[in-house]
Amino acid sequence: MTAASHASRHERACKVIPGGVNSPVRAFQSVGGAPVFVRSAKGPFITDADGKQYIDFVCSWGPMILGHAFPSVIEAIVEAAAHGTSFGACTEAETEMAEAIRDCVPSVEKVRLVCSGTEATMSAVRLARGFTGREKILKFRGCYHGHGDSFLIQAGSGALTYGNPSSPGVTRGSAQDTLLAEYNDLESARAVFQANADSIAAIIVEPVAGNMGVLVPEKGFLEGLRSLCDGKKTLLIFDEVITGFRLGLAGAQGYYGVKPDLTTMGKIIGGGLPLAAYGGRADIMDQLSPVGPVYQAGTLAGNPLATAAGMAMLRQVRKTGFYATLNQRAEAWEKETRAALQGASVPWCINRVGSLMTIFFTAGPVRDYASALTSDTKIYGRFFHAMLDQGIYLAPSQFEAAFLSAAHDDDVMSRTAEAIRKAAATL
Ligand code: KE4
Repeated sequence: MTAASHASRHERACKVIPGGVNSPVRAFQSVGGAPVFVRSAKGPFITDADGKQYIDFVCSWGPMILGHAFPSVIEAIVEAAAHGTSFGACTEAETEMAEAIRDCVPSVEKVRLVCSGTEATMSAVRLARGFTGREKILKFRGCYHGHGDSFLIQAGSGALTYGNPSSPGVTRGSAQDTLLAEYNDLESARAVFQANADSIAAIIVEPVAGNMGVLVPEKGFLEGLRSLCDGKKTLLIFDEVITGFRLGLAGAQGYYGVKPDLTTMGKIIGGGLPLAAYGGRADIMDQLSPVGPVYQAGTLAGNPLATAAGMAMLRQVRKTGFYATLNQRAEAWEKETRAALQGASVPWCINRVGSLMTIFFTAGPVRDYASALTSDTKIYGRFFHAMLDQGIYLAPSQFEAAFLSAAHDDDVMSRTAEAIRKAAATL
């Protein structure tokens, strides 16, 4: 009944929205079946349009680190909405948000608020090009930095899921300015860097890759990228749209102790509303209009509802012990998952950093784009549906992260472990 009603909802949506979705990964195409239409969410749960409840490990792809509909976040949005929804003018809330990000993120002296992670990464790259007067960027195969033209070259996430890592519509001009290296392969980055030393504006990297599934940076990789840029004009950009305020208040740069020149953030800082940011050294950021010549703008940038939601979110995650508790629960999550998968007759491996985790259906280790691609996406699809049937909502793609929230309590985690045990036995 449920699947049929989601299929009819999807059929109706496809008549007016390409693929019936406003973001490809939601379409379930790589795992099969009709996408679940969600009507509400609370804590660790989402409830679909038929009233079926699921334990949610997508968490809106990261923002819902407190769990869904966290009371003080909702109250902040309602309170802000009563005073108007958008002014297109300065607000003190934007300053408070910028100060909070500056106070938490080591590389950030100044920050610009935008509406999406894609906007943040596109703007950060334009700023790096404007600041250095150079045109090329170096990215890593399988990393995803949003759908900006410069990034859709061997990209991850939905681009990898749907096998179009390099998208039609991206001009040769854009593509030729994007150089590629292998994640966790410092020598490949060094070789590309040295061959193009005086034309690279920036290296952009997900410090923990979350869009090939979770890939952990090996010792020396991030440090090596930092030293490649040191003393040169090339800037190091950490795309912390996933890891920012996920791995801790200082994100991956705090977790690994490597300081980029620019950082992009999103997801968590908007509290579930459209807010993202890019920031870094003041001498770089002050190249932005209206101070400097590099242009970037946005009607809804720093929107009062989004900054209210974001500040309510940050007030919670800045509480002492928040990340320690979340990361302890995540450790238990991995341990219980490993135990529950013992019954599987197929190869699998797990990568986890903090409260980000991926089960890969390959023997592993999964340390780069090529090894991620050895995952059996058909087995993942079977696992996904075996879990969905038991009321557990995982990412509808092998090449995504699972996200834990502070609302995922012991009861929810033991139900999940039991569901994995049962699903593993069917693989
Ligand atoms: P958005 O434009 O989707 O807000 O952010 C783009 C982006 C930038 N950088 C990183 C590291 C990202 O992971 C993302 C977006 N993440 C995907 C999930 N892997 C968003 C989900 C989707 O595309 O629907």
